[in-house]
Formats: sequence, C-alpha cells, structure tokens
Amino acid sequence: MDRRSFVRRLGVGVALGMAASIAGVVPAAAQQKQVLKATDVHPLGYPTVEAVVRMGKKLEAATNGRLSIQMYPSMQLGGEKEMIEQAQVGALQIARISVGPMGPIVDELNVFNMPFVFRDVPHMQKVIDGPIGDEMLAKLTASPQSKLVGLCWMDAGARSVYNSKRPIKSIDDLKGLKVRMMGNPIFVDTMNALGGNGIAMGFDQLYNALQTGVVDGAENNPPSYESGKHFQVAKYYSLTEHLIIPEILVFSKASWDKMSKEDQALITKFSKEAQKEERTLWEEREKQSMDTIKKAGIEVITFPASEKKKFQDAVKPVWDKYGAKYADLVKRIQAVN
Ligand code: GTR
Repeated sequence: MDRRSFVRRLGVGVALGMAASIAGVVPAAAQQKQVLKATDVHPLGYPTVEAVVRMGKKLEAATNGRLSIQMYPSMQLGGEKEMIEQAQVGALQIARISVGPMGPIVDELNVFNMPFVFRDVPHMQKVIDGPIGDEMLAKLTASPQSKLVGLCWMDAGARSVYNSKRPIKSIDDLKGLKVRMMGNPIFVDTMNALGGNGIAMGFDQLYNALQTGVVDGAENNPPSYESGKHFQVAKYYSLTEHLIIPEILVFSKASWDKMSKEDQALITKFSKEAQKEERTLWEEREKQSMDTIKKAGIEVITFPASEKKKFQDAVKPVWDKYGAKYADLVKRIQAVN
C-alpha cells in the first residue's frame, strides 16, 4: 500500500472510530485495552502455565479483547523471588508461585510449608478447596506487607528427594547429602532434621548447581523434576513426600486497585475455574512425568510405612521450633476429612 492510500485508510478508520464513540457504540472502557503480564517459572504446557493461559483466553473472550493475559513462562522474568517483587510494584500483574517463598512474607501461610502437615495430597486438596483455603487467600490479600491479592490455589502434589549420589532407601542414606531447598528457613531446617544438609537456593539456579555438583540433590514433585530436566543430572528419586505445598496465583495489588469492580469479579471467577482446571491437568501431567522418568531409567524408590514413619518422626525438631504458633490452624487442618 502506498503512503497516500495508507493515510486515506487511516483517516477513514479514525473517522469511523470517532463516529462510533459519538454514537455511543464503543463504550469508553472498551477503548482501554489492558494486557495483563503473567509469569511462571515453568514452561508452556506445564499445568500451572496452561491453566493461566486458558484463563487469559476466557478473559479475552468475555471482554471482547479488552483484557488479555500475556504469559512469560520459563523464568523469563526471573525466579520466584523476583516474580514476587515485580508483582508487588505492579511491574507484572499475575504470578504463579509456590507457597514456599510466600511464607516469609505472610507468616500464616507457613502452616502449609510444615513437613507432613497434610496426611496426603487429597487431604491438602480438601483444605485448599474449603474454608481454610479461602481464609488463607483472604489473609494474604489483607496483609499490608504482601502487596498482593491471592486469587486461587493450584495443585503441586507432593515433594520428594532426588540426588546424583546414591539411592536413598532409608532415612540414614540422606546423611551428609547437600540438598537444595526453597528459600525459607523451615525447609532448610526440615532437610537438616532429616539428616541431609539443606541449602537454600532459587529454582533458577538449580539445574546448574546439580550439574556442577554444588549440590548433590534437591526435592520436588514429579512434574518439576521431569520438566526442569533435573532427572538427567540426579538419577535417584525417593518418594519421601515430606512436603505437600500448594501453589498460589497472586495479582499485583497496585494493579488490582486500578481495575473496575466488574473486572476484578471477572478475574476472580476465572481464577476459581483455573484452580479446578489445573487440578485435572496436574493429575495427567504427574502420570506422564512418572512415565518419562521411568523410561529414562530413573530409579524410583518407595518406602514401607515403617520407614516413612522414621521420616515423620525425624522432623519433630521443626515442629518444636515453628509449630506452636500455628497450633490452632493445624488442629483445624487435621480435622478436615
Ligand atoms: C516447583 C514449583 C515452583 C518452585 C519450585 C522450586 O514445584 O512449582 O513454583 O517453587 O518447585 O522448588 O523452587
């Protein structure tokens, strides 16, 4: 198209737009397109990422393209610590993070970071789907230092230890191993109580640390172990299931406060749906990840109940140190059937 016809078309477009606004066809809000920046440490296709991408499509459809989500996966905007900081200042709007690094910001959330606090994954799911889950999201939102709005929970199964040195078949095999933990003192203390040597480190540094032997191992759920390719550099996976930590979708409070009540309600509604969708995606992915690692020759070690009990007993010092302040909440969690 030559310049003159381009300018002519532009003129027609502007004139049509003006006419439409004057006639009230295009409401003022429709002109304010907003692209919400979302991020996750995991790649496209990972359950948590896919759930947010789907949420973006729904948002776009419901607002005729006025609101949309641009996903920055695979740590493109940094690790979880950086993601939280950017959300707090409104440099991004949506972050999907583990409750692990949220504990130091909103202490009550730490109850979910306590070792063996949940009996199993279905127990954790019931808790986050019920009143305790709602309360914790509300606490996160109300906490002045969080500067975040808690939108919904996401499932992340149970975390288990993997390492490059030896198959861990009993708790004694953990002795002396340098195991990367998420940045939260509870986790370092948990690993130390189990006999290993807990080292706090960002997820973004972990693959290299495993490869170069800075750490001997780490702990995570099957999809993260598989998707992060950690299984290629740490071949022994022992199903310790010592932590069952839900994940959380947060929205920048600075950005949230600038949105209309209607838009906030829409985002809240789609978040709740995302929580359900992610669970189905998670269950499928967990199976696929286990298949992938087994096919790759990974030794997956399970424990008899008697050995599992040793792991549970060993973390008593962690409960002694941190447990008292969450006692009431823990009672309520245990009462969920
Ligand atoms: C994953 C989780 C991430 C991150 C990571 C880690 O399971 O999805 O949000 O917390 O673990 O170990 O840092």
